[in-house]
Amino acid sequence: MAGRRGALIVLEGVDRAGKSTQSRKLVSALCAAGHRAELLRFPERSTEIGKLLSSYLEKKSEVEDHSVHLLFSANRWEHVPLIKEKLSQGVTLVVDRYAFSGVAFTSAKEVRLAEAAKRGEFGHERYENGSFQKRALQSFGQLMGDKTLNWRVVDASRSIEDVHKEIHELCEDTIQAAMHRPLEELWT
Ligand code: 2DT
Ligand code: MG
Repeated sequence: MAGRRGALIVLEGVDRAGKSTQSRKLVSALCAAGHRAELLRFPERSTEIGKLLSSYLEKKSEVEDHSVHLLFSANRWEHVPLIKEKLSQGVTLVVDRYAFSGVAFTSAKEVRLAEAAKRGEFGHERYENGSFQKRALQSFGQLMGDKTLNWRVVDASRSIEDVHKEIHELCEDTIQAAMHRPLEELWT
C-alpha cells in the first residue's frame, strides 16, 4: 500500500523492568505476524559517541553532567536519519529507551548529591541504585502527562509471557493507527 509507514514503538522504564527482553520478544512476534519490524536501543554503544557513553556508564571515565546529557542526545540524533528512512519504508521500529530516559535519568541527578551521601552504590553501572531509579521513575510519571504521545503503562511485575502478550496486542493497534498518521508529526 502506498504511503504505508512503520510505527515508532518506544519501551521506557527503570533498569531491570524487562525492556530489553520484551523488545526482543516483541520484534520476533511482530515479524512472525507478518510485519517488518526491527530493534534499536539507546544508548547505542557501538558508535564513537556510544563508546564514550559506555565507558562513562561502566565508571571507566568521568564526563561532566551537562556534557554527558548532550552525548546521550547526540547518540540518538546520529540515528535519526536511519530511523526516518526505516519508518518511511514501512519498517516498525521497537526502541529500547529513547529521549524519555534522557530526561528521566538526567533529572534524577539533580538531587543526587544529598541522597548519595546517605546511600551506598550497589549496581555495577552508574545509576544502578534504588534511590536513583526511584527518582527516574517519578520523572517518567511526569513525562507521561504529555497526552500528545500515545503512552501505555504495562505492569512489568507479571511473567515475561503475560507482559509480552499485552505489549504485543498494544503494538498491533499502534501499527494500524500509525499508518494513518504522517511521519512528520514525530519530529515537530
Ligand atoms: P541500558 O542499561 O538500557 O543500556 O542504559 N540513560 C539512557 C541516560 O542516562 N540517558 C539517556 O538518554 C539514555 C537513553 C539509563 C544504560 C543507562 O543509561 C541511562 C540507564
Ligand atoms: Mg543497564
